[in-house]
Amino acid sequence: MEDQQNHLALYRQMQLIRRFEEEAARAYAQGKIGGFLHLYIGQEAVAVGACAAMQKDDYVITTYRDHGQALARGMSARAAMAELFGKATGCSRGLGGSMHFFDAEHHMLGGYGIVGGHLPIAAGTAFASKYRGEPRVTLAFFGEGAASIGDCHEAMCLAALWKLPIVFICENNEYSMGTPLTRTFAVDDVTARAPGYGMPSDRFAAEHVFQIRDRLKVAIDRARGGGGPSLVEIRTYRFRGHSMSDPGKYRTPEELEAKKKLDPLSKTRSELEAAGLADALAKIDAEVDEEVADAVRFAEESPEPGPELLEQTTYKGEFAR
Ligand SMILES: Cc1ncc(C[n+]2csc(CCOP(=O)(O)OP(=O)(O)O)c2C)c(N)n1
Repeated sequence: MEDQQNHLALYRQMQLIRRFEEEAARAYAQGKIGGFLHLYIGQEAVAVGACAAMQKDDYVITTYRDHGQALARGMSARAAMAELFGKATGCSRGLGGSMHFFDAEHHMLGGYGIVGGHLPIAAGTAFASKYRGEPRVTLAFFGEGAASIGDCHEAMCLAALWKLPIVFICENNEYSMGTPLTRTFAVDDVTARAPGYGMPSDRFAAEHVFQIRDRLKVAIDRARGGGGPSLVEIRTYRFRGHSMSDPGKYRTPEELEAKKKLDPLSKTRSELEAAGLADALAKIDAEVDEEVADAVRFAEESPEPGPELLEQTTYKGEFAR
């Protein structure tokens, strides 16, 4: 039986990501956030389960759909929201925006807008850990739409060849913008490619945050123990459009409603209610609401980035510490 405090803690992280993004969507509609905004709503259990399976010094690298991983890794809601608002107090000093979150303190190395482009960087990060003899694992998240990008192939090929400590996590949320995997991939299984790289794999539907944590831990432990990389495909679903400008006409309302019934966050909530923890849940929900409201206030009141950031972010590299 899982420890109830741990169960509540993982619920809190998932609820924080969801509420953070609901408020981000509202602020975007109000014109307070510019550029792109890709929401992770529906997929929270993947980031939270993965971060629960990792150790403190492990690295996370992900796509433009990066708010969930950043918050699950420990970035403050303030630094995340301020980044969305383009403010100097944001995690990337307001210069990156939604797609370019970065948090060296929590080893969250981005936030990348080029589909698949971060995967060779992830392999390089894992190479560095191995070269330095550090027991760190890199978790590289990507969508199924990136699976056929050349960068993905190159990264997996070298990672397997050099037995790098990395776990490639494909979050298969069924659509690459509006394109289903069946229109870009001849087989309905991203992990079918793993044997070609000489890599072990795992594949499952995201049903529960504990399940995700425990399945990923197998691959993470293998990587840390010198067993090389793995490819894990997690079938999940995003409840919102690809980005804020996507009305989602490629899927039916019935499909969306059916998927919402399988929401791992709702499932965790129901379990905790059934365990008699309704009061604890209400307290967490109130705290999370306040944390997100505080983050919005903080972002609104923070200053815009000014020319003083130019030198340190362009020439000296101090920004990346
Ligand atoms: C190299 C490249 N090609 C195309 C795009 C435009 N683009 C942005 S997101 C996206 C879909 C990617 O889908 P997927 O990898 O499944 O991730 P998801 O958005 O579902 O999380 C595309 C084609 C891009 N950013 N980079």
